[in-house]
Amino acid sequence: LDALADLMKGVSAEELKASFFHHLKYSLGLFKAEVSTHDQYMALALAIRDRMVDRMMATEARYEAAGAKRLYYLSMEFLMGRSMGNNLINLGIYDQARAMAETLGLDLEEIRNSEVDAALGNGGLGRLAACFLDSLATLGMPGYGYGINYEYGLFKQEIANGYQEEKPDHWTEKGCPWMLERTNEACMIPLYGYIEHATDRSGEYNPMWMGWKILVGIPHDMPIVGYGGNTVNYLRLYSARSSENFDMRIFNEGDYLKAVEEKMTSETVSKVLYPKDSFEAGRELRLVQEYFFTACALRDITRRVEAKGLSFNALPDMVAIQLNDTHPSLAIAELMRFLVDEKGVPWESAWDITTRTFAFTNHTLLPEAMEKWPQPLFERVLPRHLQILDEINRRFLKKVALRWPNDPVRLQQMSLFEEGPHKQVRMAHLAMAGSHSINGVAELHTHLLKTKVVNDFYNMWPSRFNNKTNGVTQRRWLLKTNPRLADLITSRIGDAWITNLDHLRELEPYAEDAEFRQAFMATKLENKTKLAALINRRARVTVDPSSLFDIHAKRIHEYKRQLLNVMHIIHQYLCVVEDGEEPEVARTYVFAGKAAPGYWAAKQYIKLINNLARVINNDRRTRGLVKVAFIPNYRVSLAEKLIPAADLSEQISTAGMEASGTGNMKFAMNGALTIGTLDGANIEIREEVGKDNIIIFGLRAEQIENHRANQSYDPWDTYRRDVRVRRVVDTFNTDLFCPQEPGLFRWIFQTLLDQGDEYFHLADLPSYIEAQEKASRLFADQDTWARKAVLNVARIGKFSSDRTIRQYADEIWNIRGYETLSPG
Ligand code: DL6
Repeated sequence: LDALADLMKGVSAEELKASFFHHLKYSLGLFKAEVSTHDQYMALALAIRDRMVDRMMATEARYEAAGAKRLYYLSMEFLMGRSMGNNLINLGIYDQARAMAETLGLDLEEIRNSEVDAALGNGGLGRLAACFLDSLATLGMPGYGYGINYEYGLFKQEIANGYQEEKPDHWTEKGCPWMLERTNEACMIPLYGYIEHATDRSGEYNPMWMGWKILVGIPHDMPIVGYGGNTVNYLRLYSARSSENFDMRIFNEGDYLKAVEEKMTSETVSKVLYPKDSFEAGRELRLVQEYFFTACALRDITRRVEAKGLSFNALPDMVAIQLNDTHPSLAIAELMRFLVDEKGVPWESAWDITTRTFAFTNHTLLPEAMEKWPQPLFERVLPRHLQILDEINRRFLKKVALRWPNDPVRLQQMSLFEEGPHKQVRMAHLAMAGSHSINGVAELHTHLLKTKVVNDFYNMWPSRFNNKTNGVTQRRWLLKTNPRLADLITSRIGDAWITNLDHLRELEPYAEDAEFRQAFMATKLENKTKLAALINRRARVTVDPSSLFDIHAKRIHEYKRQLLNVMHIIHQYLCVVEDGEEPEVARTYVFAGKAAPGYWAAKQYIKLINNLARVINNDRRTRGLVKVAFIPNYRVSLAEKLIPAADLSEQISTAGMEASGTGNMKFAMNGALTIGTLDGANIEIREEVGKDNIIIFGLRAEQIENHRANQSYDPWDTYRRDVRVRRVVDTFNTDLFCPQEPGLFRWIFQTLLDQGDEYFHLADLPSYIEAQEKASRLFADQDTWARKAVLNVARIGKFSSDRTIRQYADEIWNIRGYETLSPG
């Protein structure tokens, strides 16, 4: 057994090979020489997982011995993407795996490509959580993700006749080799039922939550290996199962089919990720999901404290719990219920423990994304928690009244409940009341939270508010996705940047080194050539790798303004075909992104982009000058191919609406110049890379805010004043881009002009056109462009998620990294 265990740990190509064959035979039951690429992937993944498990145990022992305080990151979404490449790199065995594959006549890249993305998230919020896990493990910090093991991830996007179609993403259909199922750690979660109003022996009111239905949570652990391979944490995802006990009652009543139906209903809880990146009111299943996984997480966390025989007063010294937006904020009510109802802790102490344990991150400025639950629904699903919320609110409003006497309006504004014909529970208010720290994700975002969005709460608790500008992991977003550039960087400054991105500053002098610039641009061209082939395969568009690759990749949303980009392309098209004016450089416009299935306008944008592509790509007058491509099914693994190939990164949201953005950081890290508004983290990117190395345009957040406050924006003004704008907008009233479906895009003309242009497209279009012209001029001088691109990479160090995590660790969680000793 020992010999086998040693074999499973070994990291030479030979040992990997033995382990690979072992799994092909004993885990997958395959003995044929001919196995599919997916079988190869499964066997190699299991071989890699073996190498992580030992280290995971060693890590746990190290934390345990040190009595380490732990962080639990509660999130509805973890957008992990593929794991094999990163695990190999972080374990330091990528080359060995490639060598092993070669000796067997296999292609490691092909094997890696057969991994299905774990798309357990919608976009920025979920991907941030995934980057954080990588940084926590790399920094040797005891930090764990807790979430839901969705059977179906974010839908797959297909394009038919230019329209988005959604297909289910049954990502675990063929099994997920990374996960370890832990049935022995299953937990029981009650829901629904009613409250029995009773008194205890001393006559105190002692409500009893009765008649509940039980869900069982089964944890599945995905090991998360840090760079260097010495720390392996895990992401714990819960699947919902029905409880035997519960079903037995119905079985005993003799209704077998009803019992089975109930069982199936229970299991829908972890079935599917909600495909919206903003809140959708009133979906009972979503509320159940939120409670289910937070309650599972808390069972797990408190069980560990109890196992040590410690008092719950010690909880805030032993654990920190970060709420990734409001989705897990029921954890606050659940911890109170556990402490007060189950452990008999007095309310005041329980509240003190709770608020010292929780911290909350807000990720949105959109009012429609603020989660609110109809009170009757909440009460039906979680009757005891509603009582607890009432009590939290009663005590909270007493404090508000002390701080602002005789101010009923403020009480109303700050209450955990929104009054009115349809009473609602405000989750953000619960999250803020129950947390000792409240943070935004970029300087501007935090400023707007403090001064506008939740100004009352800021005035009440100014010291709770803080900023933690987002970051991304350079291990995935540079080292893995852009090996050519990574090698080039390492060849000049060494590899310290992999764990300390500030080292990239040492590249600055190379911006003045002609040979380096040339090598840098050569890597870009290689990446663009690869992407060109992909565009050809996926979008059936032939593009020239030497043209300027202008990439807009993110969720499709009105505030992210894909429409503004489209309007500029139309402008450029009309300049060629009507004015005979050739653009300064040839351009390839690439779009990628999913629209929420119920978001009509966003889905129309996808159709518009595809129609635009069809018209422009088939017009002989723009041949060799302009190409447009929409690449379907944007996801992490596609982002990894787009980002290294971008020259220009589109970050053009209406100022004051994008909380931070993280795509902006990934593109700049890969040497793209940003064309963007002063929104979210773009502002900080400008501070870092320097104003000469970024192209900024458009209204600022305070100008937009003033227009909104004074109702002083009239899109007709720009329409009348600017002939370029007029010509572009008028095309929506014609059938130029919809010859087969006349009138299809007339609604856009109306939204832009008659309905007030909520996202300020027309106001920003003139300055956007000028900014794009500037980009073309700069690109025409490849040497100048290369200097700026190199400086973007050299100065992007701040946007490593390692920096973000260090700040959370020092300023909020009070956790630290532990010596990363080699596992035994
Ligand atoms: O903080 C991560 C990411 C930001 O970079 C984006 O700007 C922001 O839009 C996104 N927020 C969401 C909203 N979800 N909710 N609630 O995904 O967070």
